[in-house]
Amino acid sequence: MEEKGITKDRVFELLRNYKKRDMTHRSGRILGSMCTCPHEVGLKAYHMFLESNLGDPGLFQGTKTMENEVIATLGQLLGKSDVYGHIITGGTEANIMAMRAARNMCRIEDPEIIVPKSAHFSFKKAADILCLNMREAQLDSQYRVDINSVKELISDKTVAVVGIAGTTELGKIDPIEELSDICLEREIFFHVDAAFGGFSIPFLNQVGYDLPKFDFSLPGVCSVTIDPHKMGLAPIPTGGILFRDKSYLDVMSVETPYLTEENQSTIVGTRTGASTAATWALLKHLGSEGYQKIASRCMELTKLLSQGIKDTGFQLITEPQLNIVAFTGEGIAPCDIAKLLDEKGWAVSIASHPKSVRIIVMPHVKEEHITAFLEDLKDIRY
Ligand code: 0PR
Repeated sequence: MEEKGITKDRVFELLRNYKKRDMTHRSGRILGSMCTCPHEVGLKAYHMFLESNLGDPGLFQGTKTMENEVIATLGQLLGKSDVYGHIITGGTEANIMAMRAARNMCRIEDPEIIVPKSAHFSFKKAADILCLNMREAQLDSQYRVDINSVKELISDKTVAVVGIAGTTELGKIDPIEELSDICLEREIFFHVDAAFGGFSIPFLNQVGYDLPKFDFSLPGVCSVTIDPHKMGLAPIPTGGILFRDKSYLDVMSVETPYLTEENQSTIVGTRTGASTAATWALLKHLGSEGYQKIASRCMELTKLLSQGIKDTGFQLITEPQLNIVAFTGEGIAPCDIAKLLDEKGWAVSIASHPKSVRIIVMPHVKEEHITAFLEDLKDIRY
């Protein structure tokens, strides 16, 4: 650190130089990310509440009320308005909280969790932090979890089963209803990771899609991860964790003697209220209609992109269920396709199961970006 500070102008000039080197979602060039341009209403609300700390909610009672309202609204969206939960940093923290609740409900030796092979790597972190053995269930031909594989893995050590509504790599929805039945019958905690799908599946169904049930309307579902900073258009970091019952929060709570609340169940102590304010504002401003339009438009563009990829002579890994497209090309490795696309300014990502080029058609991706992308893809092919 220098002894003397520099002027504000100079600071911002330097910041602008760093910013120039960052990609922007607005450019339409980021095609491998589950984040997007935050909506302006969410941004404004976020700025308004930068000072608010939900780690000490008694001081920020307005923000705390908003958090309660957001949780109730998300619960309603997911089939149950009287749910319990928090607005947190993202899907990773949400999944860790769910696994922690499941583990603490049982308190057995050598606890195990069963996750689909397609699960996000946050479950590996959860297993490591919480000393859980993670067992991976196989997938079926459509890359959804194979129910028989889950059944085979269940033992008296199982403290949680996880299903995914919108897998990270392919956007697939696991057979949540069947998993719910199995877990209900065997009295096993069942968590649904809808970090990606939570903000699109309900809205797509409202406009006539027929996507499978995945939420609290299924009696076996104990908790759901739903991330406003993915398809919810909130600024990062904004995640959501919802529990069917308050007891799941209670088993994680610790006493917080000198704060304005007596107990705390979140992992993070000091936590921003800005994310809550942004989500509250967006739910109010966009309403179901706004989110229906956003989710439907992403799906329309996903269809356009998928068709274009096939027409260009590449092969889709699977027909997209949500707004994620994965493909390969004969005689060319996915990482080489990605490299050639990168040279043309497109940031795609690589899926690992199976190895393929992966594109997430987030709300910042416009038709003109898809058209330009397909032109460049054609150049790679021929
Ligand atoms: N659950 C699912 C189903 C996810 O896809 C993700 C993240 C998480 C949980 C964890 O969420 P957080 O990252 O919010 O903790 N999925 C994206 C991924 O790993 C996250 C991401 C976003 C990656 C933007 C890259 C990027 O540019 O692909």
